[in-house]
Amino acid sequence: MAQYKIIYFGIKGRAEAFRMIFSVADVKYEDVIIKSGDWPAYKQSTPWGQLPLLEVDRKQLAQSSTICRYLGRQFNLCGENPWESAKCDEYVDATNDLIEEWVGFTFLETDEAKKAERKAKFIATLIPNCFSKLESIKEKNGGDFLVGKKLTWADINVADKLQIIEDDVDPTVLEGYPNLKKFKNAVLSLPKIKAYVEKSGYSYKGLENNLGE
Ligand SMILES: N[C@@H](CCC(=O)N[C@@H](CS)C(=O)NCC(=O)O)C(=O)O
Repeated sequence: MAQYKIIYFGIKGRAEAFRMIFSVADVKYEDVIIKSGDWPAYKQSTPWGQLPLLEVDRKQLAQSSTICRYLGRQFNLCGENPWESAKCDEYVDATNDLIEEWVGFTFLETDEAKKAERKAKFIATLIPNCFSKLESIKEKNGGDFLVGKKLTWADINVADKLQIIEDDVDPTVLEGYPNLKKFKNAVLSLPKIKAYVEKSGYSYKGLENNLGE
């Protein structure tokens, strides 16, 4: 069995979906936390100057969606065929656009007026655009999952993003999207994921303390 390490800051952030995927697959990994004071020096040793990284037998893989997809392939969570696998990619990429804007106004935007303006636009326009599409995708697919009839890495990745938005932006954000809400709750209630989340203790907050120090 390969030796896996997740290297990230001490938050949920971009690594949380990997940790959930490892839990579902029942595969052990080392959770390496980089402290903010150590980050400037550590950054020099990373391939793209960013975290998270996955180490597999000492080889490094970067980019959170790439890592999630790799773990999906490794642990047979990529759907039943190339088409289902590509649909997983599509739904993850589509929701990446949303989450990058959340990262932008939450952690990177320093002008308070622009922050508020971007957050308002996020709630009024970007969320309804994305969630209404996901709602109908979920409704058409039926069952508990976004793609096919089996859990995929995309379910875990997207459910985690929905939870981030619910926790950090608006706890009622899924109210108008019953299929999506049911989907998110079903994925995050899977016994292995639930058990992981209950013991992990990581928060979404605190990333700003890890940036650029
Ligand atoms: N596209 C990259 C983005 C990674 C990223 O923005 N990482 C942030 C933390 S979530 C980071 O390393 N920030 C510290 C820095 O840029 O110095 C991914 O998805 O992995």
